[in-house]
Amino acid sequence: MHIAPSAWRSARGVYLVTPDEADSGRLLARVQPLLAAGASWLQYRNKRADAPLRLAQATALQALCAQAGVPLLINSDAALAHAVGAAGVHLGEDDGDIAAARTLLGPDAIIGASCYEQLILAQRAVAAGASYVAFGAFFPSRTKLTTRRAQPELLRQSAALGVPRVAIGGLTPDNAAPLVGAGADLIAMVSGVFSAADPVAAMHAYRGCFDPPLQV
Ligand code: TZP
Repeated sequence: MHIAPSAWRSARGVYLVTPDEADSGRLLARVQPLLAAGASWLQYRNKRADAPLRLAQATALQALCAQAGVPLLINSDAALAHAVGAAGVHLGEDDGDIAAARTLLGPDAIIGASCYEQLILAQRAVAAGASYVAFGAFFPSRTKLTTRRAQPELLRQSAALGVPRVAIGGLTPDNAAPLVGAGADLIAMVSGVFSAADPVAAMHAYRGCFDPPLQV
């Protein structure tokens, strides 16, 4: 799905990241109402699936996202993003080269880079052609064991980079609001929504972190 750069450059809101879900039907059933509830972007992340399952799940999510008008990004795998026609890819430090992903996916693809707790990584990522930078973990995460702890100051310091800034890691509606205040354009989470008793209500609570309010 092609997303105009003018749209993703000004992106704000909830960047939902999928949990490791082996049951594809259940994955789609869990994601669908959350797209309708106002996820700005969806990232397909499944660290336990093998390649055929990841292809099947990414293909199905791409169809769902295209219908909902929500950009789909693929975690760690530019070739999979290319294969399913996703809007882009999210690359961690061991996931390969930003420039190579840009060549594969084209000038308008959304290419995100994990920058952990370091401004210098964000500066390098943008210089290499990243579309957005992600910092984290800001708080201990139930989903991923993290040792590097990002500070809110990083969000202020990275404003001058001129790309959307994503905050991730242990976010709750309460602790995410100050990160939005510090400059996070997108707040990303797995368990805060997917493990919530009422995931749609959780989505609304995260959306409430933004002021002025997000457009529907
Ligand atoms: N990168 C840093 S923390 C994290 C990732 C992928 C996991 C986020 O999940 P949760 O459940 O929102 O902490």
